[in-house]
Order: sequence, then structure tokens, then C-alpha cells
Amino acid sequence: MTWSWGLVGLPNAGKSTVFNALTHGGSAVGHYSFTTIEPHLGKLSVPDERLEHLRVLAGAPLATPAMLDIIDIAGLVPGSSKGEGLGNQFLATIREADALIHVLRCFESLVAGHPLGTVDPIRDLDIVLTELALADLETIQRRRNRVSKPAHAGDQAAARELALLDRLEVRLNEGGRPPCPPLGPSECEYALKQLFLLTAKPCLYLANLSEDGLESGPAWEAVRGRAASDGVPVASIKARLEMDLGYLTPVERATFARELGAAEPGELTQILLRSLQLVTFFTANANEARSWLISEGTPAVAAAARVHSDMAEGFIRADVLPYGSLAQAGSLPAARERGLIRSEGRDYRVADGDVMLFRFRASN
Ligand SMILES: Nc1nc2c(ncn2[C@@H]2O[C@H](COP(=O)(O)OP(=O)(O)O)[C@@H](O)[C@H]2O)c(=O)[nH]1
Ligand SMILES: [Mg+2]
Repeated sequence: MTWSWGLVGLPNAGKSTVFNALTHGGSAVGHYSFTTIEPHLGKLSVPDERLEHLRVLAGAPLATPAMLDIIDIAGLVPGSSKGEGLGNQFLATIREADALIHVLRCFESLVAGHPLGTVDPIRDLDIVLTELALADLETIQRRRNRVSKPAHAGDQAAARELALLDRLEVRLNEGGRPPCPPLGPSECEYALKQLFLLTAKPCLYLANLSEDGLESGPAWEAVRGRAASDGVPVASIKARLEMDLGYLTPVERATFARELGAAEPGELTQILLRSLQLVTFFTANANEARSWLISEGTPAVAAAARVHSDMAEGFIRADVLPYGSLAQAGSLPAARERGLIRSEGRDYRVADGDVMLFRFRASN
């Protein structure tokens, strides 16, 4: 299973540029609306310097980093939900994304005009949230049509679901502003896992700043303030600069990046991981060192399932060595000698940086 983020935002907010910056992919970048007609799926490997170190310590020839999916969608315009522009069909492509990245335009540009004429990231965000809420209201209506008949015929489960749909609808009619819908965990689970509501997904506000950073100041401050009051993680990117730097070699990049005020490589990826509360664990053998992403608090047996279903089915225990202890010991045998490797059971909550060796009974 790969975690996926969907990029949303008005045309010319810089979604495709962010996509390219993140994935070094070839999504068409242009200053016309609807440049991106086909959804683009990009794979992004998660940089983590611990992985390369682990590879060396394990004497493995290969290091395989965890991957993330980034989905770039076509322009969402005011009225998409009523069929303006390309309509909101394309929202289907982000229904199954685990989280949304709101790309908020903070840069001025005469070449790439803003569809509404002025830079105002908060207005843009509210337009997009409204479109997402309208799309979710349609989803709720469709579901209501399915359950209202059995509910009225006395089906208890259907009646409960109908009441839940009512509560979700009330929230959505308020405009879809996060935290939305701020309901209990089971209601959230229903909204996310069964209805795939867009407004229920975790999200991140990503301010796309000008290269020189100065003109974007007030807009960036506004985005930060809004993120704080919505309880949403926030980050900034100079997307075009990052995209251009993405075409350089690592050495060239290191020379230019700091001078130009670009982010450290991998910084944004780390923000993406934090926004979904993901942590990294490692596996290593003589052939390969690998990094894996899981939700914070995942039990060892579920982490084993990420690696191989056999490891979860035949799970006996896990040998756990925190990366920090391994780095200090200097080698796997030294860590073992010092007793730094713990033996943990299936319910052990895997922590960031754990190097895991799953002991399991192979199935026949
Ligand atoms: N100056 C500047 N221009 C940008 C930036 N990001 C995107 N653009 C330009 O804005 C236009 C639209 O970008 P694009 O990524 O296609 O936007 P999308 O419609 O949201 O996918 C292009 O001409 C980009 O070069 C940025 O950070 N700074
Ligand atoms: Mg685009």
C-alpha cells in the first residue's frame, strides 16, 4: 500500500509545478487553465539519510526507499461542482487519496495570470473548499437515496446511517472549512472509508511563494494565520524554483539552493509525512535495506504485513533495534553484543527509526 496525496487548487496556482518539483515528472506546465486534463500520478521516493547508512552497516548492495504517490488534477474553478470548466468529474481521481495538498497561490506573475485577477490565497482556499463541500453534498445525496427507503421501512442500521448523513450534511452546508467534519472517530471513519468525503481527508496548506519571497510576504502570513485557526499543517514552497532545481545534479543543486533560498532536499517530503502522522521503519538483510511508511502507533504485526503477508500471518516476534542505537554501536554485531536489540511482541507500537527483523513461521 502506498500513501497518496492529491493536489488541489485553482488554475495557475502552481499544482503541476509543485508536482514536477516533487516528482521531477513531466506534467505539462503552462499558464492556460486546464493544462492538466489527464490526472497525473507521480511517484516520489522518500529521502532518508538513515537508509543509506543502514545499507552500508548491513553490507547490502541495494537501498530501496519508501514511495509516496502524488496526484496532480485538472483545474478546479468556481462552479466546477455545477459543471463550469471541466466540471468536477476529475474530483473522482482524488477520492481515494489519503490526504489533500491545497496549493495556494501567493506569487505575483504577469505571465501566468490569476484566474480571478488578484492574488488572494484565502479567497482561493475558500472557493476550493466550497467546491469540495458541494461535491461531498452530492455524494451524501446519492447515499441518502440508497438508504432512506430501508430506513423508513424500519431497518435500524439504515436509520442510523440516515441520521449520520443528516449530521454530515449540516456541517458541509457550513462551507467545508476544516476541521470538517469534526465528528467522533467512528463518524470520521464512516465519512472517510465509506463515503470517501473529500472534506474529511487530512490536508496540508501549501503556500506557493515568489522566487524572491518578498512579494509573497503578506499572502504567506495570511495562509499561516488561517492554517493556525483551522488546525491544519502549513508549509511553503517556491515551486518554480524547486522545479528548476530538480533538473540539476545534486552537486549543482547544493551550490545554488542555499543562495536562492530553496528548501533543503526532502524537506517538503518530511512535512508531507508529518501531516499524515507517518513514521518510517527499516528492514535490512544482506541483499537490501528498505524504508517503509506506517501510521504512528502501528502495531508490529501490521508493520510486518506491509513487508509481506506471510510475516504477519506467521508472526512470532520482532527484533527491534532503534536506528540511533545502531548508529552509535557502529555495526549490527556490535549492537547485538551490547544487548541493544529488543524482542517485542505483535502489539508493540513501531517507532520512527526502528530497524525491524520479523521472526515468523513460514506457511506451507
Ligand atoms: N513566478 C512563479 N510562477 C509560477 C510558480 N509556480 C507556478 N508558476 C507559473 O504559473 C503557471 C501555472 O503553473 P501550473 O503549475 O501549470 O499551475 P496549475 O494550473 O495549478 O497546474 C506557469 O506558467 C508556471 O510557470 C512560482 O512559484 N513562481
Ligand atoms: Mg496543472
